[in-house]
Amino acid sequence: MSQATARAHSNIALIKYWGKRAGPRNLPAVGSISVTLDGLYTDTTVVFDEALAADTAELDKKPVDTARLTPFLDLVRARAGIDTRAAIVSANNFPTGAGLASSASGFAALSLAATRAAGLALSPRELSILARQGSGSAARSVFGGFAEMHRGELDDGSDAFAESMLDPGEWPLEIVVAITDRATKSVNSSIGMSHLDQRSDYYSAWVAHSETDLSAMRDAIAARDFETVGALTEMSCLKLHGLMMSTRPGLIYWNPATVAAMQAVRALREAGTPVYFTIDAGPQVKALCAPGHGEAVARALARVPGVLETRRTALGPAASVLA
Ligand code: 2P0
Repeated sequence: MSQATARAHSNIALIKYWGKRAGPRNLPAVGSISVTLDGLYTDTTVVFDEALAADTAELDKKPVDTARLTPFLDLVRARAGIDTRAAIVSANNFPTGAGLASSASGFAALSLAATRAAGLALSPRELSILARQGSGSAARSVFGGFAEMHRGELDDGSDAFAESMLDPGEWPLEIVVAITDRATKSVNSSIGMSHLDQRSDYYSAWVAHSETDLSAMRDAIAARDFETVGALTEMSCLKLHGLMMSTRPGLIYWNPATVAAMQAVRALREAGTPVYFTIDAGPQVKALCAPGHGEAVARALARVPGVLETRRTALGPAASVLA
């Protein structure tokens, strides 16, 4: 029996990933740029145990289906030259599957815990490539601070990995998450973004413009230009949701409180607070705040009708082994 425990933090994309390249291995059609969040994380323990006849998994003390997990563990087993089954025990410190990037922190933590438990010591890049095969956004949660995911060109996925852009302390932005619904979302991301080339007339434009958006964001981050980072972040979010709404069938992840929170962010900005919004495949609004402005933004968003809870967080660290 061998085991390891790892922690990985959730992340939110400022320039969004949506859509896959053809072929196996979960290859993204576009690159993305994200920030890792200190306050939202997953802790995962993996135990390889000769006594197990099949993999088992639990999340937040409830059993979960291993249909997506066993093929992922098979990648680790093949690499380590073992065929022992594993028990996975995982816990999120935030609501699961509600657009708070639980698959990002979940597969990053699982990648690190499973490889260590199997006796492997992967480099961060190798870990990112492995995590991507569990969930595209998980490749970014291997890193702290600001991270960029490369779409890559190769069919084997060896150039589709994330890497660090800035450590959290290099530009300590704050994030406020406004939770408007705690339920699990109705359309998961992998299904929502499958076959987009046939399902949305806007998809080719999304892919064609992605490199321009990534390049502008790289420059704005390098210059610590908060207004440009924020404007690009809102643009990428709204473009993503336009693409989602244009998909057959149309995906609408927002509720009335989502829209109210977006408008509240813009009203704060008009009144002089440096803050911009972004939203993923769910109804929660994430406010990107210049250093020192998180508390005021959290207070304002908590007053928006329909906002159930706010969480304020700093940028977080890379995934790490706890035990
Ligand atoms: C992102 N999202 O860049 C985008 C924006 C949600 C909206 O990556 O199919 O769970 O597992 O690779 O990573 C969510 O999609 O999708 C996501 P898979 P994933 O954060």
